[in-house]
Amino acid sequence: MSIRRFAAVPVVLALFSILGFIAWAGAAQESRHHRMVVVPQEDRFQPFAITIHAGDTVDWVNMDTDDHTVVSDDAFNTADHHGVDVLLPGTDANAGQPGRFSLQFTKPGIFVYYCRFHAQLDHVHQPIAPGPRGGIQDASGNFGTPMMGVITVLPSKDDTGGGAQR
Ligand SMILES: [Cu+2]
Repeated sequence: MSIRRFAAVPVVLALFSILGFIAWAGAAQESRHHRMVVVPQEDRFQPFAITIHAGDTVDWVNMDTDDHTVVSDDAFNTADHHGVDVLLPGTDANAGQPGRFSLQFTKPGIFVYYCRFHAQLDHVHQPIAPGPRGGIQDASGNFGTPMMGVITVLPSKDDTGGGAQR
């Protein structure tokens, strides 16, 4: 074995350990997913409904020029994060950058939310469109759709199901 080839052994070993670390870090990150909810250049959250697992994080990104909000509908919210009321700045108010907001969900349940600029709650706390001054207008001029979304948080994938077997 030449001296040059011998010297290469520790370099190769170091390279393998670095690659191993990258693979490990990638796997660790994969167990905690990020899911994105986008406000396109319209008054709505896309997708309307998503299903995640406890431990996952939802990232809201406002691609619209206008401001929007993420407000928890606590009459239906069983996934913690009660009282959320966050402004998602539009690109006009944020130097051209999308407004962002993230929440990690650790408790299984449901998280119903709405934008208080483009929806309001009725007497049974259901989001309704605020009429011609906001909400989503369809092709026939109907403002029947409130700006809202639903996140369903399932138990963690790491959770083996609990319940001692005897
Ligand atoms: Cu809005």
